[in-house]
Amino acid sequence: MNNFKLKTESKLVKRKLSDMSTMYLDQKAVKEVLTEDPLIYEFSTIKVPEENGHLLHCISKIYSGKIGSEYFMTKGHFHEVENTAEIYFTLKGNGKLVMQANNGDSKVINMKKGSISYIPPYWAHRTVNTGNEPLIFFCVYRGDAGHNYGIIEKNGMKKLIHEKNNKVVITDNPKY
Ligand code: PAN
Ligand code: ZN
Repeated sequence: MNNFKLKTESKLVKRKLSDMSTMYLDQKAVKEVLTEDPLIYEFSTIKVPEENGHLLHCISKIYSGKIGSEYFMTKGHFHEVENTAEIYFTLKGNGKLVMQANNGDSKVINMKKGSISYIPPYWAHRTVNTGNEPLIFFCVYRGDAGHNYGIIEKNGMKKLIHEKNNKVVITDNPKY
């Protein structure tokens, strides 16, 4: 039944370091930077019913910066409806899309202006800004997908994205 009222109500979510302080490896650096508690990222979603058939979509903006040597990043999540795929279209900046399957496989993909990144069903995903300007991307996924942050909050992701000698490096998370 078509009972959707076309109106553009949006929701803006902001995440500061204090919202994700345990997710960075260098806890000494976290403690120091927490005194400023920088805004790490924000995303705005146009409100649509969170049900099958609708498409949720948003614009995410990750600011440029590091905590210790680790670049600013999103928390990362699986979807509650695990077989949900998602598409990211990068509008500005440079970064990495870190993905991890529930069997432990992992994959890191480059993001740059104009790139389209496909997140297959069952893969957790986190985005990392490796550049000097905000990383901005558009995302779209099924309306009833939901977000499951718990697993990533507890264990982190297997691959971490750092700066070393002015280069972007991918390292293994020692907590795994
Ligand atoms: C994105 C993310 C957004 C913020 O819209 O929700 O970039 O990342 P976190 O949700 O991990 O904080 C998405 O993947 N939605 O499903
Ligand atoms: Zn997602």
